[in-house]
Amino acid sequence: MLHPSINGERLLASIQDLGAIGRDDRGQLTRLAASDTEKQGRDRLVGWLEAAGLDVAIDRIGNIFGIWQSQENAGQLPLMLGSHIDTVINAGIYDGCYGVLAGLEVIETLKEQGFEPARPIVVAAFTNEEGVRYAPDMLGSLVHAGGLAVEAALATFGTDGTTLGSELARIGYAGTVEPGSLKPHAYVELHIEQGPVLEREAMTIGAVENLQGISWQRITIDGVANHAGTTPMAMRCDAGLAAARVGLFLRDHIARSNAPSVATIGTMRFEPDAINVIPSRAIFTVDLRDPDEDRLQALENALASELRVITAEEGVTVTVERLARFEPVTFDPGIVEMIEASAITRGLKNRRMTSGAGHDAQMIARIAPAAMIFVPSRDGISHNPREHTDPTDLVAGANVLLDVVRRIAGGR
Ligand code: HGY
Ligand code: MN
Ligand code: MN
Repeated sequence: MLHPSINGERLLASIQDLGAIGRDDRGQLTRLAASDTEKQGRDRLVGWLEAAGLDVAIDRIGNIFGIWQSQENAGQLPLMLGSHIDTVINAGIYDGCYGVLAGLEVIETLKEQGFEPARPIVVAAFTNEEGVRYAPDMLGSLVHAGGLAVEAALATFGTDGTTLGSELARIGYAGTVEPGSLKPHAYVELHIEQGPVLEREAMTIGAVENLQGISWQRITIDGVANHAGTTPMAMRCDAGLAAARVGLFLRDHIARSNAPSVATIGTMRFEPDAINVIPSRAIFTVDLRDPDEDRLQALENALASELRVITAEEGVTVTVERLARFEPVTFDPGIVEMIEASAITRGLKNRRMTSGAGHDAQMIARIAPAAMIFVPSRDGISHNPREHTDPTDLVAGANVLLDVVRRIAGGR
């Protein structure tokens, strides 16, 4: 029996279309939360939502919702789809955008098929999922889920000294809807895997059962600036060298632990940042992740005790600021089974898996049954302009989303 399918061409075209928005003169794609380039992306998305005949609501943290509801089903809690359209720096075009645009595509397909869902269906684009400009990441969905007061989120300072609230107002997306007022019956997020598993196993669909815990810290190490040529090694209080020790410690500690933990120092800067001056200060971030909460805590504790050793041995001082801390999340088994059943019915090779990346689904899982569908990432690459997923896999993932939406929304 032929299964209803989404309009693959329309979906692929919209992904390319949105992917062209926010490129600089070198062709690099960057749409940081609440930036001018993200505003262009938001405006394009809102135009598409309106053209699809959806009601558009913007909440106070700038989350965008496209709402498809009828008189008959308006009293029911909505089925929510979605993801994010903000990006990292020099990003690919699929991370987040694929889930938002596939959610819209599913709604458009259902409308064209004359489907009448028993409950409203909403597609969301959450603010600041990436957390590159404002920490923590998944900020818009965290506020939506009640995990952070909207006032605190709006007052968050970015890496550029702006506040999220002032920037949302400046780009015209400081909405009025109270965050969380659109409480979902369930939430399903379609996303690229951003890792190597599905491709390595020649699978098309990942039914995501859980998502690993995340710990973000900003560490400032203060030493003593001195002359690079005249200062003997034993007399240095070198903040740069102390920072380098942190990276080596994390890699060696995880290697010895045999755990699936990961550690990343993604940003680092020195002061005074001069070739012939021993750094007086190093400011850097540490991103730690593990699917197991106890192991993640143990890794955080191991880092804290190593920082004490480095402080003593290098004659520096260390201050730590916590930027984000999210425990591992388990998704709804019932929805995971629906994802698996759809893949099997469609003859798509599939497996259950853990998400290595953070996603809005981990926040919405706090207030409603939630799960995720993954499709393969070529070479496991993401957060990189080489990010790519084959068109057939993109369409297959959206068709699985279509099946799951029809089952959860109910109707005829
Ligand atoms: O950090 C993450 O995992 C996500 O891309 N925000
Ligand atoms: Mn994402
Ligand atoms: Mn991302």
